[in-house]
Amino acid sequence: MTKLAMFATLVALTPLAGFAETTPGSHFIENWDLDGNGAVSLEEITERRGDVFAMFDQDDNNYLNAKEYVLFDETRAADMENNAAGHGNGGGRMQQGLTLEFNDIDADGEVSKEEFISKSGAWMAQIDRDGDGVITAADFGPQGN
Ligand SMILES: [Ca+2]
Ligand SMILES: [Ca+2]
Ligand SMILES: [Ca+2]
Repeated sequence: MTKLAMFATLVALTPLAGFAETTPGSHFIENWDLDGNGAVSLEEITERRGDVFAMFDQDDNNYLNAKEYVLFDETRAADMENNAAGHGNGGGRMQQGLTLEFNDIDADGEVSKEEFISKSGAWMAQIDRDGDGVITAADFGPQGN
């Protein structure tokens, strides 16, 4: 095998490897940093959670019920799979903050828009590992750096 052919094989086996090695959490920041300044603020989280809620509230009644949550859960799972590297180890924390269990404050089995929005701060606090009030690449990746 020539060097060039070997290189081509390697590239084929690791599609988009160059992109996957981006900063930990980059996929999260890409999705949630609305003004593109590299840091996700609470305002951005709150606004985006409103968008996400509306996207999955298929009957527009301002409640996400268990049935609507199935699609939401599936979409997040697929997103996790496609972007495992970009999530860094923040993926779990991020996923948890979007679940029905996390957001159903009054435990009636549905998540109202108010419940979902009012959990923005608690969710952010979980992801904001260094506690500086914004979510940046520093909040992802290996612990203790
Ligand atoms: Ca921002
Ligand atoms: Ca509820
Ligand atoms: Ca932070």
